Amino acid sequence: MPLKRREFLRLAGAAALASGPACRIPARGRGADRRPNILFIMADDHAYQAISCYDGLLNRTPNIDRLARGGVRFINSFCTNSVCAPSRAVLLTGQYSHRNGVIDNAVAFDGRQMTFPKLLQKAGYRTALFGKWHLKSDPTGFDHWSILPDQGDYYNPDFITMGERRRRTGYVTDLVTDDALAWLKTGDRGKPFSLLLHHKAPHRNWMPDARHLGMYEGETRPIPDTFEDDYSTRSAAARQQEMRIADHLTLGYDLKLEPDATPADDTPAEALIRKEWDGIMARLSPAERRAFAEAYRRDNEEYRRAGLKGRALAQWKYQRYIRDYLRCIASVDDNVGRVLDFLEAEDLVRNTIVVYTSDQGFYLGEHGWFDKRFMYEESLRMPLIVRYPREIRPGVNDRDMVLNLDFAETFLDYAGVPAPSEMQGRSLRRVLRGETPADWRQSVYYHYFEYPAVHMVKRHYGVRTRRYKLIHFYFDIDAWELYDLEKDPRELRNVYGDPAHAGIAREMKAELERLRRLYGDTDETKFLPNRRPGDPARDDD
Ligand code: SGN
Ligand code: CA
Repeated sequence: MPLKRREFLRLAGAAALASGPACRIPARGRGADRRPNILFIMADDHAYQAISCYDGLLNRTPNIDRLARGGVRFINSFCTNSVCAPSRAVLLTGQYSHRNGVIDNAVAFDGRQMTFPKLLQKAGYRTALFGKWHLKSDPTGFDHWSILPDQGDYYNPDFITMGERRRRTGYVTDLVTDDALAWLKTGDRGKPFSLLLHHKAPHRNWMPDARHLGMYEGETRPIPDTFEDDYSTRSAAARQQEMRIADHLTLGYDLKLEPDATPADDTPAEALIRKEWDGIMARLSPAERRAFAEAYRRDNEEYRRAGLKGRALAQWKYQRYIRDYLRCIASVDDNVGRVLDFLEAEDLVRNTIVVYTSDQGFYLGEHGWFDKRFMYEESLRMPLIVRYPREIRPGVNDRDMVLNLDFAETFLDYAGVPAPSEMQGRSLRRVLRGETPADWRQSVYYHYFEYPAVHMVKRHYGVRTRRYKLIHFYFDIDAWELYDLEKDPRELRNVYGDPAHAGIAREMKAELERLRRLYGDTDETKFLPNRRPGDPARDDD
């Protein structure tokens, strides 16, 4: 016969007491739990160039800026592998890609591994995850989770909630925030929480919500100085990528060009636009479709009349791209505001660590590109803002070199949970307090694996110090690049092979080797595919 609830509670309480002090009694049993809440907000592909407290040129992000005013803004925050699933696996495990196994977006995360949410859950935290996940296997270590399948959709997206898939009405950034706030309102308030709020936006294909469709209408954004980079001093890797705004953004899917009204006489190019357009409209209601098409119509007509070519066409594509990207961010920023308001209303500000970051950086036209992957600055950097009034002073800009590898150990440190020895980062707690340890890292190690694959960025690894960056591209190329970030912050002059830089090249190579040994990533052949792009077909194909 099932026990009555009160009876069960009485027995459970007695068992907890009987097991003595060695057993972890949830802290709330001992009075107020002072351990901080953790609210980790991560956008997908949000470049620091599009956050106004980092760089005011492109847009305004009043709510993210408001968070920064209350805490620490990191200037030198980097990822270890600039692509989505790998960045997320590093966040969870505190281990480099070659150790946690998620070297690229194709690999499934092995959820049996040790992660910080699991350890916090075990230590009595309430844990939850909402939004983009992208790790293929089901989440582990969360009391509750509701994720987007794979990349997710902007409009009326499907969610998988604790294993159940369901389509919902609404815009993804709002829905993910709704879920997170609803979860915060329920449950045991006596326990601290750890909440991962992972937005899909502003990931490709940048579909703004109805509220922001008309934003920046008739305005242009500044074009980066390096938009027409000819890659002349670099290795072939920079020339052979497929992420140029001019060449690789598609007209219907990315640039929202509506097909003309007469499918019967479609040229192949027009048929492709139609197919892409129908694809991106698939989840919108008829009213949403009308509003969406209407928002671009006048501009689209002008585009069709103008017959742009060459530089003018590339610039038109940039303007289209950047406006949609920024519109998606406007909705992310509004929703960050909702979360901050909620914390204020619920008196949770002082005891909650709030993080805002992105899974990596992104190119907003620099070097002519969109997307990420390269170890160059725009995609290596992650925006990172941390607020925790109980321990961190407001309005601080920090220049220490920090990594997404450090998040797991940071959260465990705040929760008073020892970090497992296999974690490879370092707690940021003292850095955040303004007491950076004297032996803090002076160089960071990076390794990107996803090739051959979408965007065709070649495999590479490298080291960045405060002043220099050394990169080795390998696999179907063997090429080195060296940049002096002080003299050449935009990385336009590769000085590898220049006799004047031979000494520094040697030093950087030695540092790279030291880091590869330190992190246990010395075998370049370990994760290589069997074949190189362009290899002749074989019998077993
Ligand atoms: C999709 C995008 C790519 C993007 C990857 C990875 N193409 O494949 O542009 O680089 O995701 O992004 S799309 O046509 O499907 O939009 S990541 O953030 O998940 O790593
Ligand atoms: Ca991403």
